[in-house]
Amino acid sequence: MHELPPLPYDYNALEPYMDEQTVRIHHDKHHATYVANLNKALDKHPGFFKNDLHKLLVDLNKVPEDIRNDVRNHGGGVWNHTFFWTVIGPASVHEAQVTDESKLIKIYSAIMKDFGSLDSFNEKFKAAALSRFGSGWVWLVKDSVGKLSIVSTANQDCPVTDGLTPLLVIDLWEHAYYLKYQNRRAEFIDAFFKLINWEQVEKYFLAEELHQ
Ligand code: MN3
Repeated sequence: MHELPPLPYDYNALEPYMDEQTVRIHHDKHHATYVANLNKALDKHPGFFKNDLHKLLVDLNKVPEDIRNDVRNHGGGVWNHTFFWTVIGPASVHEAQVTDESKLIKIYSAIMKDFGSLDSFNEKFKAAALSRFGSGWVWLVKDSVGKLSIVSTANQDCPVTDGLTPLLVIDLWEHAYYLKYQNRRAEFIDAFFKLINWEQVEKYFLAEELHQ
């Protein structure tokens, strides 16, 4: 059985940029529902419970056809949310990281190399997040040769299925921001930038393989 990982900080830790009520519903209801529905799908082929979720999504074409779409949607929903909570954190943590850039040399140099500057990365990431039509996610990913790029996925699709390594992600489903920001997606994206946990992003960048 897959289980809902606990939120790695308090429900109110992302205030004022992500409000407590949104975080609570997002984790305890939305994220939890993906876990429940993934388990329900795998109940039809219990042998697949032994595969970790990462492997299921990487080798999605090996998942039996009658549950493949459920694993893609609900398994993706679990993986993406679990990952999302790790790449953000309290604004104070973010603030301490960006005021001492010497600690994040490796991820910043990779961003400089592939995007020109941190500002240029931020602009491109924001533009991609604004233009994501409907529900989905915008990611910073690393490919097999270590090059960074920004990709956008619909619904709960996860870039690991395309052989990419996620480093950072923003959830652009309305449930991620509607209570506080309503239709003001741009404000939500600006707020997200104040919560990025760059140390964690750098860890993902340096890791040989990602597992969940
Ligand atoms: Mn969500």
